[in-house]
Amino acid sequence: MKKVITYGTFDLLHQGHINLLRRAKALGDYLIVGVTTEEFDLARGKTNTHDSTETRIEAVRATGYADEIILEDHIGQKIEDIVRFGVDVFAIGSDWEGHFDYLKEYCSVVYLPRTEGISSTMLRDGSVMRIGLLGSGRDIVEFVAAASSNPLLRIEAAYIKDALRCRDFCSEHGIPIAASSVADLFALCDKVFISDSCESREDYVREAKRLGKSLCSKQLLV
Ligand code: C2G
Repeated sequence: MKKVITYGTFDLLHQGHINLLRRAKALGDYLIVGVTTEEFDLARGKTNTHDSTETRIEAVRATGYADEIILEDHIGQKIEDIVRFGVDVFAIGSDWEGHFDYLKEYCSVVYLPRTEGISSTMLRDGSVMRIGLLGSGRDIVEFVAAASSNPLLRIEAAYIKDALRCRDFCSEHGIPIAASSVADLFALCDKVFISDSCESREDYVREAKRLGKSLCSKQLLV
């Protein structure tokens, strides 16, 4: 079995991270993802991380690409992990080109293309808003069609109770993540669009409020 490992903060998980995880997974059979702890990020100078470690782990899990998620909390851990897990490939985005060549002594090192035009910084600035969809009513389809022409909105994920329908709906509409639970969906987005026809609409609205996620309406698009 070919084991691949990658690391990151994965703050406000977005399409760039998802592409990276998909490509890393495709390099082998088993993908280990090291998510940095808040303390480790602070120690390495990343002081503006928005999401908690738990939220970032949940977001990585929701992509479905990670076979195992570990925490990265100290310098020098990469070599320890590669040896401990018997890793064959270390993969990371091309913004790190050359930086991890020292790991070539332990496994192969692959720099994967970075996705242009999206970053956690842009999301933190509030210049792009991540939308999650709940339900599959006609109003959702209309919303997706209108939102896709607005560059400041990104439909990040959808959740429909029937997992198979959810996957079909996402692939039909080009939505990156079919969330496996309502909690996963909320972890992945800033705002939620809840279909009028959702059976559990009231519960979802209450849950969104509890988690401090705002709801968006069709008016957001005009
Ligand atoms: N990434 C990408 N495209 C983007 C943004 C990020 O391909 N538009 C990739 C990065 O290159 C990295 C991964 O997504 O491989 C995670 O990015 P970050 O969350 O920014 O994590 P980073 O600070 O790069 O930490 O020990 C931690 C690692 O060294 C990497």
